[in-house]
Amino acid sequence: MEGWWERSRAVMPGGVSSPVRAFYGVGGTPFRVVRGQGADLYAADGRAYLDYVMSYGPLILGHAHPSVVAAITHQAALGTSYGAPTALETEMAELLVGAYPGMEMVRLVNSGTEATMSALRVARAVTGRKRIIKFIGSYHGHHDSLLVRAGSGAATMGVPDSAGVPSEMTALTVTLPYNDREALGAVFRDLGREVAAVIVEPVAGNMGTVLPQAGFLEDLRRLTQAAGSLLIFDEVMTGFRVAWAGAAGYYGIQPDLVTLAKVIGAGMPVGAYGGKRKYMQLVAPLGPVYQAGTLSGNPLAMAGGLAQLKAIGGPDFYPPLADTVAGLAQGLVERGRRHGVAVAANWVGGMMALFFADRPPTTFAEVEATDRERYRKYFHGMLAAGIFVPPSAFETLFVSAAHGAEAVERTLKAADSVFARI
Ligand code: KE4
Repeated sequence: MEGWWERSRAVMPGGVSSPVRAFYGVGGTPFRVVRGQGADLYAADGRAYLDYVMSYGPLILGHAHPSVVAAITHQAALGTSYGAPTALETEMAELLVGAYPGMEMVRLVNSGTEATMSALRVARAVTGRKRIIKFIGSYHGHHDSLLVRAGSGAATMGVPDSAGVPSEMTALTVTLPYNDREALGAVFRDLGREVAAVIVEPVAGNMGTVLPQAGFLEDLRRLTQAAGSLLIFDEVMTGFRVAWAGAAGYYGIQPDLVTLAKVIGAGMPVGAYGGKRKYMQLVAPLGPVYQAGTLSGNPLAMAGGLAQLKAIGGPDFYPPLADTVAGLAQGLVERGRRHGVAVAANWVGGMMALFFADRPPTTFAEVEATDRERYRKYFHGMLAAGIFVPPSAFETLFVSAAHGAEAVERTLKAADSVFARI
């Protein structure tokens, strides 16, 4: 496909289907992918890249896992969508209900954005309240009421608030600094009775990876409970990424509603929102909260997602993955420091982030203060070495079961020479 980048930009905004893929955060021209296999991506120019973007989270078993490919191929021959119930959706729903703490009922949708948008609607219906709380630097998808001081692409683009979103749509959204227990307590003292829900990434993954500090999630649970507000865990990224039971299981905090996507779809368009039956029974057609989707519970997507979740199998999948990530994170920091480069990392389960800073950030402001120019040089140095790390300091690095010891060794070696140069 000659001149594909010019052709793409001629007919698609920025030449991409999602902003972060355009490399605006690091500069340069993206490579065009023709195939993925295991931990590797293959570009049209013949180059292969060791991939740590992994489609921003879904591919926890690696690209083109045989059982995922077989399941999707098999289902495709039976049809791609029916607009009628299938056993596949029921099986997926039962698996999610069985795995996720406190989930009694779930609705399948097509993306994380749809999941968070719908979960908020349920929370506002349940409480009869309008206000919602989110955290600065957290990203919950691109629907109006949550596209406020968001992370991920919005932060990379330096446009935390999006054009085209009327102020009326965001006037009901209160934003607080992540991990700021003081600010949280103060807002609940002032506005608690008006708050329909707090939506939080229990591990922030859209400002790079930032871990919840001691007491933060516990305060969220206690304060929402006391105020009659709902606690929504947005586990689109962390669900089946940090543990089989998600961050809820990992940190032992049970939300009222949870949103999932990415891993549960194995790279196919799948999202889900769920929680206690008393909340989810408000969802149409059972109750008054309308939400629908032509392709929700799509058989192809269900087949792929179920194949991946069954191949993961359960909790025992995670400790080895977490060990790989810990080794990579600590190895990168050690090599940076060896060359006098201030690097720090946060990691949990199968996700991590590297920051050019003296110590691991615990807030979005601290992430914003990291050395992004150095990150840019690191990105391009690694890319030149055939290693694709996230093209933004506000993204998380994803490791899969396909990333073996030799992949980590190769990564650390490449990073060593990159750190020596930058
Ligand atoms: P999607 O609508 O992109 O499926 O999900 C939105 C979303 C919701 N909640 C969390 C915690 C998320 O991380 C996301 C999407 N994550 C980004 C990665 N930072 C998607 C990458 C992209 O926008 O291309």
